Amino acid sequence: MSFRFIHAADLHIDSPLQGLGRIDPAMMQRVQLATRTAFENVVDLAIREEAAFVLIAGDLFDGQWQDMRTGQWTIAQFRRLETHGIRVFYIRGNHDAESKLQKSIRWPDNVSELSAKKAETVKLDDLKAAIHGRGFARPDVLEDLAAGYPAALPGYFNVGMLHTSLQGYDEHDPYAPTTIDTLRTKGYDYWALGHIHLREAAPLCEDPYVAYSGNTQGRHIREQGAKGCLVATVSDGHLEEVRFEPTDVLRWNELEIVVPSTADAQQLDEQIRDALATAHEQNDGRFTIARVRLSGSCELHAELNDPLKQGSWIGRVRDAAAAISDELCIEKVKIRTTAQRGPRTRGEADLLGELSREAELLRQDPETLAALSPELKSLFEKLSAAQADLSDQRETNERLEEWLAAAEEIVLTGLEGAS
Ligand SMILES: [Mn+2]
Repeated sequence: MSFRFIHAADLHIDSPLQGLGRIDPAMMQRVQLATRTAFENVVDLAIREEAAFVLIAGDLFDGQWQDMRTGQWTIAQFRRLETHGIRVFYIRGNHDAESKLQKSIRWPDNVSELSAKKAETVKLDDLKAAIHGRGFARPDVLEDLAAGYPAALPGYFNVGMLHTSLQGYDEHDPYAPTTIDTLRTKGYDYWALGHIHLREAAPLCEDPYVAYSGNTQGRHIREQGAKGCLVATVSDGHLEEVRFEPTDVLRWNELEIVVPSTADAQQLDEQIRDALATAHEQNDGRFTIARVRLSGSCELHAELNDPLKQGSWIGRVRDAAAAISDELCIEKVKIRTTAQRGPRTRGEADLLGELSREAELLRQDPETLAALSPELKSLFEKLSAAQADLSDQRETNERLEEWLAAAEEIVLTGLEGAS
C-alpha cells in the first residue's frame, strides 16, 4: 500500500510583507495576499497529488488575527481539503501559540489540532500511519518538547511533527530546542519540522528523515529564493521519495553586481538590466522583488557615491526594473563599491596605508569589531542615510563588516580628497 502526504510549516497567513519599496498600489493588494495564495497553492497541490493528509508544523498564522476573516478564510481552505477526503494535522508554533491566538478554534472535522499540553498521537489504521506531535502553549517554550514524545508504534509509519529550533540554527529564536540524536531515539520514520524558514536542498538526516520544509512564501529580503513545501511518498511502510514543490507567488532576490573596474555608466546600466531580467526569468513569471547591491573596486565609484548623483543612480535601477516588467520591483539599492586603491594603499607607510591595515586587522578580530559596533553603526547611519536599512537592526557579523567597510571607505575617500 502506498500513500502521499504534504509537509508544510510557517505559512504565516496574513503576515504583512516588508520592504516592498515603491510599488504600484494596484499591485499592492495582490502582493499583500501572497501568504494566502501560497496556502491555496499548498491545498491545490495536496488535491492534485491525492495526498492522504497535510501536516502543518506550526506558525500557520503570523499571530493574533486582525479580525475573524483570517480564521474564516483558512477554514474555507481546510474545507476544500475535506471535500477531497484529505485530513490535516496541525500543531501550534511560537507565532500561533495558544496564549497568543484564540486558544480553541472550531476546525472542520478533517482537521486535528494536536495538544499543546503533552505529546499526542493520532493513529491512522487505514494507512498504518501514526502521527505524533505537540503544539506550543506559549511562544517562549524553552524546554525540549521532543524528549517527551512517545516511542514509535511498531508496525506503523511514524511521523513526528515538531516546531523547533534544532541545534545548529543558533541565529533563530531558541524555541523548543532539540538535537537530531534526541529525535533518533524515538524510532520514527519521518520528522516534519517547522520554525526555520530557510529551505535546505538536502534533509538534515536521511534515516530517520528529518527536514524543515521552510516557509511557503518569502516575506522580506532575508527570505530569498523559492519557497514551498515537501511532498513525501510512503510505500509499504517505507519512505520512498521526498520532493520539494514551490508554492510561492512572489520571490525576493538579492543581486550582487560587481562593477567592472573600467565600466562606464552605460555599461553598468546594461549589466544591471541583464541581472534584473535574468532574475525575473528564473522566477518563472512570479512577481519579483530585487535588492540590487553594487560592489567592486571601480572607476565609477566616485560618481556612484556622490551624494548629489546617488539618487539618480537609484532611480536608474528602478527605471530599469520597470522597463522589464511591471511584476519586477526594487526593494533597495545598496551601493558598496570601493575606489580603486586596493592593495597598493594597504602597503604604504602613510596615514592611508595605516588606516587600511587597521581596518584589515579589525576584520580579523570579531570581538574588537563587535565592541566597536555602536560607533560603526552611528557612523554608517550618519554618512549613508539614504541607504541605511533602519528596519533591519540586527547586529550580525555580516552587518558589522558592512559598517566597517563603509566607514573605511568614507575615511579613505575623505583623506584622499584632502591630500
Ligand atoms: Mn516559528
